[in-house]
Amino acid sequence: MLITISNRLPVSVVRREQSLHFESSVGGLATGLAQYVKSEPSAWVGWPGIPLSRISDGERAGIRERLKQESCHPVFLTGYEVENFYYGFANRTIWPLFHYFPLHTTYNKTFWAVYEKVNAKFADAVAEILRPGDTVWVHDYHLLLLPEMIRRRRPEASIGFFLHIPFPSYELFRLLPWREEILRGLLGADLVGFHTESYGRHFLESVSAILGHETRPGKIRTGNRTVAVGAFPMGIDSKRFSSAGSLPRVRREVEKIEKRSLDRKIILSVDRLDYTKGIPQRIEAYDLFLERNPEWREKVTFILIAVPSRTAVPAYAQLKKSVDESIGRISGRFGTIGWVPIWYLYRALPFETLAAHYRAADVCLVTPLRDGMNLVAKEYLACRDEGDGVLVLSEMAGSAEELSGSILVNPNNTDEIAEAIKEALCLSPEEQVRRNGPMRRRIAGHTVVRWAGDFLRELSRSRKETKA
Ligand code: GDG
Repeated sequence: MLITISNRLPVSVVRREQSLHFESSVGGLATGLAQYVKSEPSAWVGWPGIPLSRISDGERAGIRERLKQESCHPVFLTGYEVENFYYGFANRTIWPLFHYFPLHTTYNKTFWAVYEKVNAKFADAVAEILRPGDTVWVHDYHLLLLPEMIRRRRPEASIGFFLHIPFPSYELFRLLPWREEILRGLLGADLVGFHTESYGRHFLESVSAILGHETRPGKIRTGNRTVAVGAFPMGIDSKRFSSAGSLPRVRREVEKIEKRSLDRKIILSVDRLDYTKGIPQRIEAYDLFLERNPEWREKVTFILIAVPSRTAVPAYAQLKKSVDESIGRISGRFGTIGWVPIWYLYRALPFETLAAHYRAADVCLVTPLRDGMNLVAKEYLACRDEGDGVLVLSEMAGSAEELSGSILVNPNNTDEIAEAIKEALCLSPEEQVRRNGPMRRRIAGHTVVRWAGDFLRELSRSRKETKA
């Protein structure tokens, strides 16, 4: 059996008025694993998204039963745990530090204590269902201690771990007061996977410098075990995006967008509203572009989709305010009666509407200051029927390694982004198709299903090697 463990289950429980509702999310991870779920039994362990204080004991049992039908095993968390584990250690310590924002990083002992406690809760939940011969796959920065906690409970288990965010360079990682515990936590796995080779190298360097373990490329020796380390760049469900154009709802939405933009060129960006995504710098670059290229005013519309995220964390609330203000400034400065320079959508859109925006956009601006991978860049390229469209992509996104045919920019260099916007708008359709061809083939060949398969095969291979 494959046991997947992530902070959130693919099914969320929400309370609307008096009753509980179960909402499924079709995230990349769930899609990637779907193939294995079909061919062998599987289970998923995670938080169902509702704090314990919002459900009664009876409801808790009901949720457990109902989720079991979908092979999901809930780990219930109190409001206090959500506050300190999720909003605290995961999103105010690990997330900023691993994205090279040491000044946003909070080092708080309570956050850490609760993070350890919640990881132990997850380990207990896994131990309850884990049987000999099962494979465990732990995901992401919320559960860095889990591999070793499971190993302690089940020394023979086959355990893989995948980190969806960057692993920072040693100089950043060493700032963490709990750096040794985190590394030991990860070394409980048989295979630790990252999006890129360089994140893997950073990890090896930290393990060697902090724990003094013997390392060689792709391998760490710890006690009597060997831990494998590898790069597994995550892909997307490319068919879902490339075939979106055949959905009548998507076609209707594209027409609507084109009609409203009066056939102006469309620049698009899509991200969670997160300070790692470089949104203020991107807006500033657009402002510079309009200032320096008056001939483009009224001829282009920038659609900025920002999905609300972690609004309870202060840095996110501040970011929201500054983004609102800078969009207001640009509209005041350049807007006319018939033209709004930026359309700002602060909400999540249904898949069909998102796909329609990808299809309608002439240029997609993906300029994170740091990003583990960035799937939006891949989704945009996959969505374009004719193979046209221009991707402007940050060098600091993991996906830049695979998408070298895009216009690559330093996300802190607003002059360079402003230039790139102009270059993108002027690129001939033939040149667009020529640049995108190899990237589109790569995206179609390296899907999320292949990613999951590659990781799980490597996990089973490294287990056999260790045992031999
Ligand atoms: C983390 C890492 C890594 C966005 N807006 C809407 C919407 N989305 C979907 C996109 C895409 C996903 O959300 C965002 O994925 P990203 O990869 O761009 O970024 P993170 O959320 O930060 O993800 C990242 C990823 O994990 C996977 O390992 O690539 O580096 O930070 O799939 O399509 N979906 C819908 N409406 C929206 O408005 N339906």
